Amino acid sequence: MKIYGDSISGNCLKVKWVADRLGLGYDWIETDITKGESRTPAFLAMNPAGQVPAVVLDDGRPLAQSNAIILHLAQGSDLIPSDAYDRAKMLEWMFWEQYSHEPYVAVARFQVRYQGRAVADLEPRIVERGKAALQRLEDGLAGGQPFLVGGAPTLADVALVAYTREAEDGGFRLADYPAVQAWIGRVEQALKIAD
Ligand SMILES: N[C@@H](CCC(=O)N[C@@H](CS)C(=O)NCC(=O)O)C(=O)O
Repeated sequence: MKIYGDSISGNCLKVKWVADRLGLGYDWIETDITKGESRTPAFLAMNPAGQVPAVVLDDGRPLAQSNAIILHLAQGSDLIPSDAYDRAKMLEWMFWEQYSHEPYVAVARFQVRYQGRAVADLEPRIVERGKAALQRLEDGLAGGQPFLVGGAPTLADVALVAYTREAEDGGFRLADYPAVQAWIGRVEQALKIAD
């Protein structure tokens, strides 16, 4: 499998972490989004959305969207609960991540860290909704369970940890969310995320 990814992107790292955890072989093709490398004609022929991550499976079929990719890669593994309700709860978190977490927590980080914007100059809506997303995660973990769904890590944890662990780069204070902080440590350990 080929993984087209930019190492600065949490969405891309989700794919790497799942492949590493499951021992799947891959070639990582570094694709610098700041240089427009996901918008070349060759890239667009593979993923017309012009975004990373994208993978090309060993049989030549392409697939995009981080959460779709990790769902495909993890099929049949312990990262997807076998119980139908738990599997749907995992997907509930993953859909929520894409619509209500990543557009705020990841965008704040990108603007501050990679575009040089001051935290004080972030759009208030991004900050408010980012904080609301972190609080939603805090509330979801407040019962003391180790992971988002059940007692073991699932794709929900992979999807949510990607940008939550980088939230301070966008000006959010993880100390305000102690259950989230502890959960990040557990997920990093489970996935053997180094840095
Ligand atoms: N929902 C998509 C988001 C993909 C996305 O926004 N990718 C960004 C990097 S994180 C990108 O490729 N940006 C470059 C561009 O749009 O030109 C996913 O989860 O894969």
